[in-house]
Amino acid sequence: MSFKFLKYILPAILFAGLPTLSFASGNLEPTDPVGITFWIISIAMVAAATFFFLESLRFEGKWRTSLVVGGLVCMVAAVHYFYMRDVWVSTGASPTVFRYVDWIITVPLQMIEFYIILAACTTIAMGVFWRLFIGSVIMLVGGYLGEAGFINATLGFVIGMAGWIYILYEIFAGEAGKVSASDAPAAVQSGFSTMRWIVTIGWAIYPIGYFVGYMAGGADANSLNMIYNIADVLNKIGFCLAIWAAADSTAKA
Ligand SMILES: *C/C=C(C)/C=C/C=C(C)/C=C/C1=C(C)CCCC1(C)C
Repeated sequence: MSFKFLKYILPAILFAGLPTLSFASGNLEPTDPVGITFWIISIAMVAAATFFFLESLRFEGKWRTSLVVGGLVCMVAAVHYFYMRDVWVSTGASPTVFRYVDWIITVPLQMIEFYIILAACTTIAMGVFWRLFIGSVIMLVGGYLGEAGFINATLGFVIGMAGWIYILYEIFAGEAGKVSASDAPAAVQSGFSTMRWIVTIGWAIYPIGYFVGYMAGGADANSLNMIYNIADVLNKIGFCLAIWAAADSTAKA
């Protein structure tokens, strides 16, 4: 008898188990739209993680890696969303430090996806991997030091912006952008292009939130969290779906 089916069943059970991490101490009120988005997104992240992990089994080599990494992004986000929603319903606040803990893991993982999908279909220098990785770490560390008050808020913003602009340079005009344009198959080019527009437009929401919150007089917790939550759906699930679509139309499944 073959136990091959176990490789599909076990991850499904594992991820269906994630919601048990939730230990809500407050109640979700029907009049709390931000709380409702925290709830919906926490579950959507579990569904997305399960989907990417299971789909990864259809592919081989670097395409499989790209989907596993996508699954990790959504899984890490799911765990944080479960936690953030509980803090939100019991205190009406969501300290930004939780978001940074999430970002320091998920953002570098997303950055290296640019490298992985190119490596899946063509030759690309390892330097691209390191530059994207380091750019994202500089962006987040600068922002964190500024938000936490360890350095001046404007200085933190400038360091964070420098990291982000460097990433944009790499994926539009640097080596990653050039390799995609010249060597990648059409489906990968189109996935790459969707991903970089997400990194440009979707990601702009976070520095705007920082600017409004720390340099322009502050924003109320409700609007800021609502905006961050909606942004995360596009920037995490949408981003990984672009990878999945590229894999689906390029790789032998
Ligand atoms: C899933 C979470 C994502 C994609 C989070 C992305 C976060 C950023 C792009 C944050 C960027 C920042 C700047 C560009 C400057 C100011 C400080 C930050 C960290 C808010």
